Amino acid sequence: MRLSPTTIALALSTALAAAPASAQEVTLRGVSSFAEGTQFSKNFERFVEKVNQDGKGVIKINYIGGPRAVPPFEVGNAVRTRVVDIANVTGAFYTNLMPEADAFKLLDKPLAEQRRNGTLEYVNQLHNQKLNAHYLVRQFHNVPFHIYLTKKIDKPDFTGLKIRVTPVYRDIVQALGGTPITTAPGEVYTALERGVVDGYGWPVSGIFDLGWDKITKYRMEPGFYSVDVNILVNLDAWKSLTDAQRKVLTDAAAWVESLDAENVAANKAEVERQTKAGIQAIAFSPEAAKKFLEQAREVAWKSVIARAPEAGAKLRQLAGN
Ligand code: 173
Repeated sequence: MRLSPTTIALALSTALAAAPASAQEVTLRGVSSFAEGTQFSKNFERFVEKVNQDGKGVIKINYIGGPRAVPPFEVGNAVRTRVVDIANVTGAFYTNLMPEADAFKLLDKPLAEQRRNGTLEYVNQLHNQKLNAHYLVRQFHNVPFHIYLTKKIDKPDFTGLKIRVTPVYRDIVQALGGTPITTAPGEVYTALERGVVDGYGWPVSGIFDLGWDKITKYRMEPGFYSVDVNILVNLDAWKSLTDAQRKVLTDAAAWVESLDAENVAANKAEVERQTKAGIQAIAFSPEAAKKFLEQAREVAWKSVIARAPEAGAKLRQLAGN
């Protein structure tokens, strides 16, 4: 692998940044895989603020920013190699390093239950082993995904349609006859505008952030899967912290997890805002909707288990779905 000057500069300044400024204070370099100030960066940004406030003199996060700093699909690797110390990133963006990450969208039990039954600990172990990372917290588990379209359909059939995907939606789009086209979120607008795609996968919230509402006509119901946006800490960085420094991060993580309670109202408000913006819901019969949800779940588990047989089976057993 050839390292670009930027990569080397980043790595060097990380080494410096992670070194204690004084015996007490450490600075972690942080990035988000979503654009600054947008829906899936917001709570991470609140987390950074809290750490910097509560951790004064103990630990600090230097928030570099969103995809302009590190491209979304490279954030997982940046954590693994400690180009960054801490990151806000969804599992779908690092399935190349960890195919099991594609299963997080299927872990939809309440987080308290996932903690009790060992799911979160197992997910942490997978991150330790495969991503050289500590799994600090999961956010947005109570937010579903949808397929948004510029063309009307009258049944769950994407034949002839090109749909923008990430690994989250790839298998179900393909199973319904569509052509999946993978892009980072930053390329969705242009792909839609140029007619390169006829629709895209995205959570129920966040489509206004980058102006997609202007070229979106329909939202397919029902919502499916469960969003995961994770805060990961490079494992060497994590291990180098003192108990007091870890406590600041862990306490802020528990707080950010509690912010998920806001999503219930936010999801509802977002649907209303979409309706006001002229985006129509496409709903199928209850039987067709049920069949779609079952199919979405089955194709996703099948795909995960094919790529990661042991961990995939274990995750499915923990998910109980
Ligand atoms: O569509 C996406 O880019 C994606 O996979 C995702 C995952 C979690 C939150 C938002 C988007």
